Amino acid sequence: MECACLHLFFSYFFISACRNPLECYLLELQRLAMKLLGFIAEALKVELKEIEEMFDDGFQSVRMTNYPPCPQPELAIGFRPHSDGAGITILNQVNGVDGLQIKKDGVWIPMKFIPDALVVNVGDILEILSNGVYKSVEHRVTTNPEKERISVAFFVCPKLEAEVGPVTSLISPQNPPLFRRTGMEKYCKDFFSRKLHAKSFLETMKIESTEEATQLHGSR
Ligand SMILES: O=C(O)CCC(=O)C(=O)O
Repeated sequence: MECACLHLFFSYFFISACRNPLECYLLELQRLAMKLLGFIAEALKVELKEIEEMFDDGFQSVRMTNYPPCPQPELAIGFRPHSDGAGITILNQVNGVDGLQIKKDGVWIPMKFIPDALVVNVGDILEILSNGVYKSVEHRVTTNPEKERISVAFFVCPKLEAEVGPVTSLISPQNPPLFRRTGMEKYCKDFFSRKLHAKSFLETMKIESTEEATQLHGSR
C-alpha cells in the first residue's frame, strides 16, 4: 500500500514535469549538461562550485533548424561558419542527415552521423572560462541535394547575473588571463548584436597585451 502511494506520488511529479515531450526532453538535456560541466570542471582541476555557480539556473536556448533540399548545394550554405556563444551546445541531428562540418587546422572536416548519439560542441564561453584550455569549435552546415535536414541545438549558458571570464583559480602570474571579464547580460547583448562569423566574437573578448593582462590580474 505504502509502495503504491509512493509510486502514485512520483508518477504525479513525473507526469507534471513531463507535460509535453519537448519540455521533458529539455529537462533531460539540462541534467546532461550539468553532468558534462562537472566532468569539465574535473578535467580542468577546478572546484565544481566555480562552474556550477555560473551555470545553475542558467540561461538556455534552443534553435530548431530545417534545411530543405537544395538542388545546387555547391552554391548555397546551410549554416554559415561560426562558433557558438554558449558554454556548451548539445546538438541532436534529428533525422540523421549529414551536413555538419567542423574546422580543424584550417580544413573543413565532415562529421559522420552516429545513430542515437548527440554532438557536444565546445562554445566560446567554455574557451573563455577555461582560459583557452578548451577551444570553441568553428562549424558550418552544408546543404544536401535530395534530403532535408533537421537539427535541434540546445545552448547551455551561465545565468544572466553571472560574470563571464576565466575561472579565477586558473589564473596566476604564470598563467595570465587571455580573455576579459564581462557580465553575462552584456555578453549576450554584444554577441547577438553581431553577425555570426567564424570565431570573430571571441576575438573581441581577447586581451591584447601583457600589460592589460597584468593590470586585470593585478586588479582582482
Ligand atoms: O544544424 C546543425 O547541425 C548545426 C546548427 C548550428 O550550428 C546552430 O544552430 O548554431
